[in-house]
Amino acid sequence: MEKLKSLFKTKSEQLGVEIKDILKEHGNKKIGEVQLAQAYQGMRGITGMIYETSLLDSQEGIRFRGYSIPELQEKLPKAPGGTEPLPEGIFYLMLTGELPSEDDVKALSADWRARSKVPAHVFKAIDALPVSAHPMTQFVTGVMALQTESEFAKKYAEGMAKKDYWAFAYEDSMNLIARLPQVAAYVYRRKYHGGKVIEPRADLDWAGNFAHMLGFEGNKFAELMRLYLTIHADHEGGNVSAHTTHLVGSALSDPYLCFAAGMNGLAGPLHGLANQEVIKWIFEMQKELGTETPSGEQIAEYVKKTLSEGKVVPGYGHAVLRKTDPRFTAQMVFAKKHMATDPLCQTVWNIFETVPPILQSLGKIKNPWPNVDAHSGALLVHFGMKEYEYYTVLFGVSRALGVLGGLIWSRGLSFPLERPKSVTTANVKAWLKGEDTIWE
Ligand code: NMX
Ligand code: MLT
Repeated sequence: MEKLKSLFKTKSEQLGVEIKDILKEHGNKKIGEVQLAQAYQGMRGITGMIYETSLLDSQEGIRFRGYSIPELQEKLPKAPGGTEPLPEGIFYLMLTGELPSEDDVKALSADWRARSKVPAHVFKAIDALPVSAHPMTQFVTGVMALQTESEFAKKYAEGMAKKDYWAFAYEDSMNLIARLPQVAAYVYRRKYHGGKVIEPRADLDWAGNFAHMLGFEGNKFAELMRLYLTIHADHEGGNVSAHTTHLVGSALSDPYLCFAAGMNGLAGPLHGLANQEVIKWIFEMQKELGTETPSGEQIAEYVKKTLSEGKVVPGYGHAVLRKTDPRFTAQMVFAKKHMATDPLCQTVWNIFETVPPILQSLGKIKNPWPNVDAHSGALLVHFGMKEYEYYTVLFGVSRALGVLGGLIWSRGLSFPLERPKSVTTANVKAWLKGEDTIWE
């Protein structure tokens, strides 16, 4: 068994024993109370699941196994001559809780390369869609077509024992992660470059090879991809893509089915699609105002118009965070280092100064600060990737690392079918009158 797999086995067995002890002694301790409003309003603030790979603090932002993004940028292995972390490293960290060595990351790169062959029928399935189909539709179609390769589903059909679930969830997840860049790049080249596909290279890391297959050569774009694919990987368990993947996995659907489900959630405009919405909104603003670099006053007027039309300002606000997203900051730092005079990045920074006080003044928005999606598009446009409908696919390739890591953990810890209780408003009304009980 390869090192990562056997290390995960040891760690998950150890944690499984600890969890048994914790539950034996403390299983009936309360970790919160649920108010009626929370049941109606998106379950905000309800702690209801265990998810090992990362933890979100509303004030500080995300920590992956205890490490903040700047700490990861310092501590995770880099590509030769690079300064940004390799996404292989964050996957290793999420799966084991340990920082990988250079050799661990090299071994993982090599393992993914060895698993990366995509069967021909996957491309045919994508080709069956019109080129006009949204890139996320094409991407998810590719993932669903890959499901024919599921070892988990095959073994389950043959009668797999419960103790082996994790091992085949691991195999499927590793194979899927290895193949995603090629599927995602195929969608990009098919939709925007007349189907001129670029073959993978055997000498590149996972993100570097993805950049190459997309058709963007040069170390700066590869470095951006390494950073991008690292920081979008995970955002604890309750976000729509992670929670969907986790929920579907609890039915013992195989990792391909789970990931496709999660990606359908990521494709929503309040979640991952917000990255395309941000750039679309900025382009529309520039067009309407007739300038590439609108002033603070012009931006403020445009924001007020957006709000008056009953629309959200994309890239701002968050269900959990209450401060500027450190993923936004990491991208701003990258932009200031590599493209400080870029007019679109400067507009993003101008929006950053203008929008929060306006949202704050409305009095109802809990977080007026930018999230991860407020910056990513401007970086991509700088390198020539202007096709904003594609951006959520990049988010999806990265999110695979977190949600599939989480899924391996869920099977490793033998988590059961997830099935919370729901009630109807008729129940609620009867309960309020003292005529019925609920919450059971
Ligand atoms: N622009 C305008 N209104 C907003 C915004 C915003 N950016 N953010 C929140 N609101 C509104 C929200 O629609 C709600 O209005 P109402 O009471 O009329 O229904 C009110 O403010 C209270 O919402 P919150 O409790 O602050 O936010 P909630 O937790 O419900 O929603 C988001 C979180 C992220 C869905 C919300 O902030 C939003 O729609 N942001 C814009 C879309 C976006 O950037 N999404 C990406 C999130 C990150 N990601 O990648 O997933
Ligand atoms: C994410 O990265 O998943 C988003 O910030 C949304 C969330 O955490 O709810």
